[in-house]
Amino acid sequence: MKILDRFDKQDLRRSIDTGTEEQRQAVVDIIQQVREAGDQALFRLTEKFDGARLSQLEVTRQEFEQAYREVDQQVIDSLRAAIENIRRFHEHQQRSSWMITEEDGTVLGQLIRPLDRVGAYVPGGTAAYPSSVLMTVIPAQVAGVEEIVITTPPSAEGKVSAGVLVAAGLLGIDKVYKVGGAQAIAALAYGTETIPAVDKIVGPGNIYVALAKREVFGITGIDMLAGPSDILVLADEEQDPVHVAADLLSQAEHDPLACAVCVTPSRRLAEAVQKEVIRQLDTLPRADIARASVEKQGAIYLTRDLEEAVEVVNTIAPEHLQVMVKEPYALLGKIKHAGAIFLGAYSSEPLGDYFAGPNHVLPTNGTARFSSPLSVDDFIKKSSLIHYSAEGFRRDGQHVIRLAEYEGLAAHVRAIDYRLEREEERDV
Ligand code: HSO
Ligand code: ZN
Repeated sequence: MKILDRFDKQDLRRSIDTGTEEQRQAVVDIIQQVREAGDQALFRLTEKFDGARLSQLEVTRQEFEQAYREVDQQVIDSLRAAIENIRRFHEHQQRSSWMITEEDGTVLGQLIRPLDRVGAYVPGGTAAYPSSVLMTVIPAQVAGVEEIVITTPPSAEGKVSAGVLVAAGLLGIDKVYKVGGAQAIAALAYGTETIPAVDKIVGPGNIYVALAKREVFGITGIDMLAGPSDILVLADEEQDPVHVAADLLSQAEHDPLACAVCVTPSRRLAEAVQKEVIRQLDTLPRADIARASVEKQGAIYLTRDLEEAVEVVNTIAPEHLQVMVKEPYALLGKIKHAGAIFLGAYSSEPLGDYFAGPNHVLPTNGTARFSSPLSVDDFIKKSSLIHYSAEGFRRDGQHVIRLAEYEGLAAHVRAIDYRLEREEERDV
């Protein structure tokens, strides 16, 4: 992990991986196949990409029961406790409909309604995380979404992760489909004989999933185009380099493309963290992934002071930001862009991944500049409410006529004018 004491702040921004033209073409082709052949295409593509010959796409009751037998009871207890925290946190995000009544009796307002049907994508392989089931499903449930389905790629044996099934089961989700990749996104967007078309697709995935989400956006809603995970640890001299290094590696182990960065005004800490990262790397089971991440994307930026460190934070707009300084609240006011902010020496990032309550589906790749963590807001929509009184209509009618005339829209003018005339008749 390199230490950089000279860097151009503008160069810190990560470029977003939008895939190659071949990848995009492959995704378009897959979507076309699913639209044309439905389930049959899903069976074919699942055999091709996952190596699984399935006889049925939907996970059965027996498979759920088997999953409960496979997962340790203590893990189930911890999942239950996490569910509780995540639900409680997201309940604070609930919004209410509102109405205001003007003096003349006109009523204006906003109606909040949940989406009807949502699909959560859960990655497979070593990234089959039960925690991601909780993070995508719970906010939808809190929003009041009635129908939630999950798609997740099967192993070559045609099985899906037991932990994922248990997490789904604990949340009362029984519709889990064994399909992944771009074909899963296509199925959720357009529907097949077995898989229902949903109103919004949420959840992280690889580049093919991201490209497919981009492709179907507009047919259905999507949450965001998530890229590899990233973390920025802002630390002062007092921090324990063992902890800083461990936190950096916690994100590096996700993906060789993950990005772990430390920013500090202390050369002593920078050098200690650099040494510690190397020492800890050797003992990690996923050392290959973490090493690739740290060597390619990782860096320790040495800044003049904490002020400049915050500038680096705002330029990078990290997915996860740890503020490990003596007085984190003193810096908070200056922090503008970060997906999730962890304050102080104890707020290690994995607490947020699993348990604290806030969502771990976060804007990656600097998109925290303009977007937010997955939340209840992603699962509701708003309708505007307009109820004019006669008095309000008389007051506003002329304004509308004038503006509609200016836009050359005669039918608009008439819709108002005919009513105003009727009102005048009534007056005489
Ligand atoms: N840090 C990942 C989420 C995760 N970590 C799941 C462990 N499991 C992206 O925020
Ligand atoms: Zn993580």
